[in-house]
Amino acid sequence: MVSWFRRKPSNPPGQSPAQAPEAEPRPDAQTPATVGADPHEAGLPAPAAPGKTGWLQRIGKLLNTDVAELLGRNPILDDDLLDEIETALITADVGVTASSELIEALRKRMKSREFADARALLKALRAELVALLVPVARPLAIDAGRKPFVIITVGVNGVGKTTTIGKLARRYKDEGRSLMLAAGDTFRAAAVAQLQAWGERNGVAVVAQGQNADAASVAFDALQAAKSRNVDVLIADTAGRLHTQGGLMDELAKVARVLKKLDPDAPHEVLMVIDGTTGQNAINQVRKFNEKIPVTGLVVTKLDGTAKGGVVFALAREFGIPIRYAGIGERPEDLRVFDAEAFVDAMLPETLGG
Ligand SMILES: Nc1nc2c(ncn2[C@@H]2O[C@H](COP(=O)(O)OP(=O)(O)OP(=O)(O)O)[C@@H](O)[C@H]2O)c(=O)[nH]1
Ligand SMILES: [Mg+2]
Repeated sequence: MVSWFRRKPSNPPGQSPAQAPEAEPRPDAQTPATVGADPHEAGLPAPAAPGKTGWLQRIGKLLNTDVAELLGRNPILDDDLLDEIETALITADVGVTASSELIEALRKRMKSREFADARALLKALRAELVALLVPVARPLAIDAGRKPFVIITVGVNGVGKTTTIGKLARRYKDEGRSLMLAAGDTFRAAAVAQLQAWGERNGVAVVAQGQNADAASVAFDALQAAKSRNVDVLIADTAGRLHTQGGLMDELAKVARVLKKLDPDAPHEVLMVIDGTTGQNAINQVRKFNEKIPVTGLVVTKLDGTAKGGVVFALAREFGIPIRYAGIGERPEDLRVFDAEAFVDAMLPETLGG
């Protein structure tokens, strides 16, 4: 069990963001627009403090199991050991299908006497987990020939879309790119203010029309402005929406259609943000969003302090959509390019790493 950076889950146990009652967007909210809000009022975390920034220090253990203890209970290679591992995988939200496929492959190899001992079997498991992620660990390459390179973030409520945009703004700025943000979440005044606060913090212009504006019109305006200013990257925020809300889901397709009037290839990246603590519901979310607006990349957030990040394996197996980044905290620097080996090593007990 890791003791660092444990935080309460953002949802009550057993309740995914998509099920949370307060997660419902409020298209009819009447709160007046707040412009230039204080970053703290807009719910932003305190400025970055120096500290643990590596994967290993921030990610909760996937196999929330003491391996020494597991090996103590099952020192020999037998079905009990495989049962224990399978339970650990399912508990970590790897998913029943992915877990049993992994276990059955190991069982075959065990029966053909490929492993000298239980530790060798666990090392083989590590290699299998890495192999599942390697095909999806494809970083987002910003094509400099497409100006601006248009990224749109989508996902259900509260998964970390706006925060991820703030982190990306910081990253791309550090890489020397010029960028602009579009406040396409027009349901809540606070959402516009939140993005503006991130923009101010990173010295990045934010195009906004305020609350209740048409999201597609904001995106259109922003792309026009980004083109005329010759900006490298435009990132558009969108309101969180449940994958079951038909009308709201259609709006995403409209945003994409409108962008194509100015650039037939836009958006160049549809980045779907997934809360890493969501569990298997994430599979359904991706399926439904992908039907409305083809998802080209995933960001899995909130991997800090959760022992449930196994959904990454289920997503990789089910869709093969590239996982671009991992969110491992609330600070601007808490975003990592997704790396299969680093992820598996961070999530497995040290005794298995390498
Ligand atoms: N621990 C942790 N918290 C995160 C991470 N990413 C985002 N959050 C927090 O999750 C909460 C929701 O983040 P937002 O960025 O507002 O999420 P959103 O998807 O834009 O939400 P809506 O616009 O309401 O749909 C905030 O409290 C963030 O600080 C992460 O990687 N780790
Ligand atoms: Mg948001």
